[in-house]
Amino acid sequence: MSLSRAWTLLASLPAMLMALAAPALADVPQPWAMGLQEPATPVMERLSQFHSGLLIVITLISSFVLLLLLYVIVRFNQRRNPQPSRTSHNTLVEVVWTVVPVLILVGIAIPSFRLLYYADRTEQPEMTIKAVGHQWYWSYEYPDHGNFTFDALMIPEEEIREGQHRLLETDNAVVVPVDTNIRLLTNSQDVIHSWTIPSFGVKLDANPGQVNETWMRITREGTFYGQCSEICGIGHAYMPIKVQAVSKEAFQAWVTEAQQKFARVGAPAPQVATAAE
Ligand SMILES: [Cu+2]
Repeated sequence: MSLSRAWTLLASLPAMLMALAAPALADVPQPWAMGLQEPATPVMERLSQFHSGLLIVITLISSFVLLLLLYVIVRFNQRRNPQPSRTSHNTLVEVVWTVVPVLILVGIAIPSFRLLYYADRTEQPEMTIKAVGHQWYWSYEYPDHGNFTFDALMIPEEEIREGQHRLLETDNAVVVPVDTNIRLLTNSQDVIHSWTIPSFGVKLDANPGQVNETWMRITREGTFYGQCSEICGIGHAYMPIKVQAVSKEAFQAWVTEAQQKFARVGAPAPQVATAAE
């Protein structure tokens, strides 16, 4: 059995157990939730699997160390050994306790790096969206769909309606199509922010003066929530991210509407007459 097959098998075990115990899944934080949010992209599916696999490795190592400690406590305590042994070296044991952890780390590093490169960027992007961080809100640009832009500001607590999520709802949602390779670019107008959606496995810093890139391919329709994940100032907790993944047809309809509704990138600001004139 190859290393990756063994890994997949090992990794799927806790996920299966958790699926049995999990309550209704939603793409928003739940009270008393355990584990990661339900994956909605291939990247997050692999991240979840890797996380579950590591949990097994960690549990095995911790149990082994605990058993060793208990053995030492029982077998080598002072009462049982009034005359302590003067052993200070054992070449075989020393080689084993050096080589085995190295092998474990290499075994973890290989799938880890593979995943890191997989999450980095997509070979075949079908469209691009750009998220720009501001103190303290996000704005978005759709360069492939007429280059329109809009801001997404948090809905304040006093305006939250029934069924909406406090601190997570925005006035404009980022609408994207499902089953599409979306290239995501981030940038910032002021300080470092981070565009994050747990269900997508995306957490990408938005730096001033630099464009960062990642990708997502959303596998199901729904509303997904995230928050800025880089401490960026006093309003850090108040710049959530709301993504609506819709069918390709619904996305096209939204684009037509959005082109009318929103300004173009770089368009001059509307002229406002002042009272002095
Ligand atoms: Cu921020």
